[in-house]
Amino acid sequence: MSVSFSHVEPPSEVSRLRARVARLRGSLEWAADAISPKIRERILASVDRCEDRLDLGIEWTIVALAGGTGSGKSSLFNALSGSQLAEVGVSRPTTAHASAATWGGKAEALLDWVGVEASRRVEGHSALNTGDARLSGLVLLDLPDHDSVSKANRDLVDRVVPRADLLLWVVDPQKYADNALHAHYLQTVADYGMPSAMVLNHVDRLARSDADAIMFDLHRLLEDKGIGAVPVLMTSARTGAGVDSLRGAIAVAVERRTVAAEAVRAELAAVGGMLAKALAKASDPVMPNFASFVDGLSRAAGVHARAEAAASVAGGTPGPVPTVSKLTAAAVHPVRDLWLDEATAGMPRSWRRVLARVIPHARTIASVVNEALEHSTWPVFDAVIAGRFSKPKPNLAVEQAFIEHGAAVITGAVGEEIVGPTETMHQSYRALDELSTLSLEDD
Ligand SMILES: Nc1nc2c(ncn2[C@@H]2O[C@H](COP(=O)(O)OP(=O)(O)O)[C@@H](O)[C@H]2O)c(=O)[nH]1
Ligand SMILES: [Mg+2]
Repeated sequence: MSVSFSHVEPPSEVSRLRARVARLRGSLEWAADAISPKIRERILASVDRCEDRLDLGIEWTIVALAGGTGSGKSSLFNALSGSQLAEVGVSRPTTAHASAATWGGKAEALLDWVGVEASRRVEGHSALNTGDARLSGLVLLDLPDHDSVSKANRDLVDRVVPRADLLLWVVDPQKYADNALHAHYLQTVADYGMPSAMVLNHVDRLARSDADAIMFDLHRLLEDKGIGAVPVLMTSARTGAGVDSLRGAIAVAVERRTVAAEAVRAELAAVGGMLAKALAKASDPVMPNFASFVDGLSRAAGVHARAEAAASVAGGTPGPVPTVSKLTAAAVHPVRDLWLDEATAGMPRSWRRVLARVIPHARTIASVVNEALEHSTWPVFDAVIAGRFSKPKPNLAVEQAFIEHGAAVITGAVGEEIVGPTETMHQSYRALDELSTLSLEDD
């Protein structure tokens, strides 16, 4: 019988992304102390957001209209949704809210998560709109003004924008050159690689040549930020010019059903870039030689001395065989330090501190090893004591058996607590490192 794997479904995009988010979270938990709190918080916020977004269903596509006061966000929202939900020409700094129109359902959980009040939700439709079916799955948001005088409004924008899958940045021809106004948007898109488009609105107020000049400038602005691929559309919410094209562009994105996943991917890639800096990778972590670690402790604990004495007795020279193990914290320190150095070679210093906190202290190692050595049953010990060996020279087999026994006892006593955390740390580091270098395409 031939075996075929062709029936095995490739893992879905969502489960791949989920697995990646889970790896990121798991690694971060472990590496928490090795990464600066600021970066850690930023990454954790992204992890939370990506997890939530994947849970809420990526078949929905959240498209947000954002931009400065008077650019025409609310007018475009109404034109696209065929509603009058958004208040046009109203700037009410203290009572602003986000509005939402949904196509093909109510997306309630999603809108709760985005933070749109129940009274600010409407189902998108318009008798005039052809092609509404193509918008099924769209969640369109009208946001407060990005440059609002009210901090509450700006905070709302800052909270909602990262939750959108596709950002439509609406630009007013009179304010488009205000770099400060766009800096935040450009930075967000550049930093997060967020799917996005620019919408130059109010084109009815522009002569054709002026519109062309502004388009040229906007493209240059995007180029300068390294996001030249972001498309720029022209609309007039007043005359309706370009609104169908905008709707068509949105429909293409919604129909692909991948924009939400792309946004999550982009965010994970952005987080990866941040991690890459935080990891400051110089070389791959390697597991130090545990046998050398054990040997160091064994010598310091007097196992070798005991083995030699036993070999001598077994070889026919009567004498005492030490029975008490005297490993001290002071003797453990250099052995432990060497382990820490080797385990974290090439990694930022912070990782050594983390590992130093996780593996047992020198004091603990000393007492655990002493205890274990004393309570172990040494090989051929009775025979040695009874002098039943009578070779004229030290019995190397006995010496070897003692050393091996000591190594096994020490390994049993502390091996797991030394090797385990070191391995976990390396895995975390590797996972983070892998996530930091993954491009948007692989997984
Ligand atoms: N001439 C013209 N006026 C527009 C256009 N879009 C919006 N407006 C007007 O500009 C003002 C602000 O529009 P609004 O949609 O509230 O902008 P928002 O602050 O970005 O939400 C209102 O008086 C609109 O009627 C447009 O394309 N052309
Ligand atoms: Mg508005």
